[in-house]
Amino acid sequence: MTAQDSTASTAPSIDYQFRDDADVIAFARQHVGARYLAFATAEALQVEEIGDGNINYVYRVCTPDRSASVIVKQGLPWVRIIGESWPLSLVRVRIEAETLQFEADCAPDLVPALHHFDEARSAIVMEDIGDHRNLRHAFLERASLPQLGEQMGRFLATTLYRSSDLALDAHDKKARVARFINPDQCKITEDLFFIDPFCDHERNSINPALRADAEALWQDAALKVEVAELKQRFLSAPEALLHGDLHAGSIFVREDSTKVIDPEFGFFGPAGFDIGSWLAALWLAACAHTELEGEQGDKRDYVAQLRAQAVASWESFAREYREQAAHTPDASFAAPGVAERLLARMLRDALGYAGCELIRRTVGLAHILELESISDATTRARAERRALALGRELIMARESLSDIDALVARHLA
Ligand code: SR1
Ligand code: MG
Repeated sequence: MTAQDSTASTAPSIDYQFRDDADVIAFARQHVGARYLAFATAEALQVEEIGDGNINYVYRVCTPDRSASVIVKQGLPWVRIIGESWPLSLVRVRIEAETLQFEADCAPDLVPALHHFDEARSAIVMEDIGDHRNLRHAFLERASLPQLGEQMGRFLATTLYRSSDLALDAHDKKARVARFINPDQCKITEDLFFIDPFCDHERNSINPALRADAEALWQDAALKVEVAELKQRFLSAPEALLHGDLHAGSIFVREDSTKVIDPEFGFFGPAGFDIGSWLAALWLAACAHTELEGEQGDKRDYVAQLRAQAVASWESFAREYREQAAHTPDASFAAPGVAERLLARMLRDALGYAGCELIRRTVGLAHILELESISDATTRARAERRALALGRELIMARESLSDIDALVARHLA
């Protein structure tokens, strides 16, 4: 059973956990404030559990006519889909609330509004973005999303710049680094990104038709050295406040709008990690579309669209980052050439982390809907093999790549 498709829960209840629907409704009613008049006046509200993630419980509370609604999210001290055997600190819920607020200050149109964080109940009330759909489903339907790359580039540039040493006062930056120490969430990534996929770990979930490729990966000594270097930077480079889990499941879209959710993995780490996670989301979907059902021409067009989104994302990121960095108050960072040097470093890191994400979503614990939707194992293995090969090359060649899109295109042809 993979993390993405599992539903069984062995978790017992805990005293602050919502007892029943009425409890969730009362909590929402109490904390939406004056924003939703209908919540104060409606006699009966409705609630549905809508969470399909691996870790928390998510509810939609709405009026009977659905004219007003909010989302309530609650964390328990363990991973929802596993239970008590995988404990998880509740610090993540405060960090999610504070990261979401920071992101809203940077890019209010690109995240849901935070209405309330309740530490005692480890719960958050936020805006319902139900008029958007999850990006994984949009990808599967080959949706055209003309603004996605530009919007994600802007989200990345503004959050990563405004939490960096270029933007923050020295004392403020260090206080923030301390406030966003998030060890349990980071440990998940340290293990699932950098260890499990590169050995025969019991948590891995491997398509039997891909077994030989996974075994070759476990013998790849040169690759493991590069992955260790990326892990070391993940652990020891508090450059910016990261979202920390920027896969397609953390993004909701309409044709004209993008919303990033779920920053519970937030911490100060290397900026390239978020950029790389996002690029990998596009490239993973592209790998899946080489083998998903459909007309060859339609599939080729969509793969080309996804590649173009990756290019647009980086161009939007770099343009916005340069504009913001031009106003840094720090004399060292204001020197000519510094922003370009930092951008080059972020790109190299991003390629390495994208490579890790491509690999871990293929042979690790947590798989993705786009690849899992290819029902025939042999066919799926062909798409997964592309993800492994692209991931490996991105990691190995990240220091010297010049035409990244050409490399990606070669793997998807
Ligand atoms: C047990 S958690 C597995 C994965 O789900 C989260 O969304 C993160 O991506 C994590 O790696
Ligand atoms: Mg999540």
